Amino acid sequence: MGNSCFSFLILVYSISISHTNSIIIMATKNLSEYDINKVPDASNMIFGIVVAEWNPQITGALLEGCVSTLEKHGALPENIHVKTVPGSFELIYGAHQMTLNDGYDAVIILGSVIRGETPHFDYICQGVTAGIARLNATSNIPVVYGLLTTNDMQQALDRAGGRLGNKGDECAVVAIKMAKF
Ligand code: DLZ
Repeated sequence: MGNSCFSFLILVYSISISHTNSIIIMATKNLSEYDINKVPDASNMIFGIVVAEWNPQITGALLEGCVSTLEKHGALPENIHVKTVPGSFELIYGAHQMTLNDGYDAVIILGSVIRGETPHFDYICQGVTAGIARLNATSNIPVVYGLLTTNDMQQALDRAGGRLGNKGDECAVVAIKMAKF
């Protein structure tokens, strides 16, 4: 094997090693861990949460984490307004309606899309992501993206209060920070 061929193989190997490492780092981040000192007081803030009914075991756990973390940082229960929508695709409409209401400091969407046998998963994920991104760019209040997009139920459970924390906790912290932006 020539020197240049050997160097090429070493390069490919290092890239795949660093690629693998970055995947491992992302996959093991605990969603419930954050620096409590960097979170502003939320006692004067009003939050809207839209939660999807699909995969209720997951979205119920996301909601529980989200509400308890908002309250932990001072938000009053009467200032946390929760609305449900049938599926994640309807989160865009629900969040849009909430952004039209002047009263909110931030809106949070919570949903769980689990890959099935058809490309439907991709269409829903892309649709919701684009819709929420657009809302963020055009409305006067921040919309926080709490959509779990996983290959299976176990990956969703891991991120809804399981071994990787709770995406709902993360969204609550992000909402408080963005409300203060
Ligand atoms: C149709 C559908 C499918 C297949 N999977 C999910 C899912 O995993 N998670 C979810 O929140 N919603 C799903 N839906 C429903 C769509 O989001 C939407 O409610 C319907 O397509 C009607 O617009």
